[in-house]
Amino acid sequence: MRILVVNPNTTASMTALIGGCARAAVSPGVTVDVVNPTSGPVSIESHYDEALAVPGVLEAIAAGESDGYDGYVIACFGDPGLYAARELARGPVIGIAEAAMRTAGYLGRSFSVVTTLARTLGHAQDLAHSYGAAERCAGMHACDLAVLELETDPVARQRVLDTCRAALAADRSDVIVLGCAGMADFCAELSSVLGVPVVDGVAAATAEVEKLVRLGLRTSKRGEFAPPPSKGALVGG
Ligand code: 5HY
Repeated sequence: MRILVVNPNTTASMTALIGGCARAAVSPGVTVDVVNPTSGPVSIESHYDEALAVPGVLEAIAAGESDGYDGYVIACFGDPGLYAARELARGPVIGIAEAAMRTAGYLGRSFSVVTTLARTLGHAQDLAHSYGAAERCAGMHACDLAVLELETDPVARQRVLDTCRAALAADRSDVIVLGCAGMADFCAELSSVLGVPVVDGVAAATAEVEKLVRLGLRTSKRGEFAPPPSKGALVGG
C-alpha cells in the first residue's frame, strides 16, 4: 500500500515533521511519501493563503494518480482542495481536520479545537458544520501563534498546552483536537500532561486512509466526486 501525504504549504521542515508523524501512524509495510508544492505560501493562515495553496495540492494529487498511490492525506487543518482532490483521485482522500474531528467523536461526548491564529477559527467552525461534527465541538480556541512560530518560538509548546488547558476548562470537553499540522509532534506530550485524548489530524488521517484502503474502499465516482468534466488545456495555463 502507498499513501501520499501532501503538506499544502511550502515549508520543508514542516513537511518533514508531518512525514515523521504520518509514518508513525501506519502499519509495517505501508509506504508513506510526503510532498509539498514547489510554489505557494510558506504557511496557510488565511483564505488568501488557502486559495494560493490549492493549485499545488491538486498538482500533487494528479501526480500521485500517475504514480499509482492508493490514497492521500491533505495535511493542513483547513483541508484545502479536499473535494477537488476527491474528484481527481480513485482512492480515499482525507483532510486532517475532518479526520481529527471524526476521530475525536469516538473518544468523548465533546471536543475542543486548539489552533494557531484566531482569524482561522471561523473556517474551522465552517468545516465542523460541513462534516456534521459541530454539535460535538464544544469550542474552538487560538494560541495566537503563527504557524511557523510553532517551530521557532521556544515557548510555543507551553502556549499550546496553556490554551488546551483553558479550552478543557471553559468547554468542559473530553478531547482536544490539534488545529494545525505543525502541532503534530506535540500530541503525545500534551495528552500525557493533560490526561485526556489529544487527536493529531496527521496521524488520524493517515491511519484512516490505511483503514479504508485495507477495506477495499475508494472515493465514489458515482456523483459529486466523479472526475471533473474535461475542459481541455487551461487557458494561459
Ligand atoms: C496547517 N496552516 O495545518 C494550517 C493551520 C492553520 O500552514 N498548516 C498550515 O492555522 O490553519
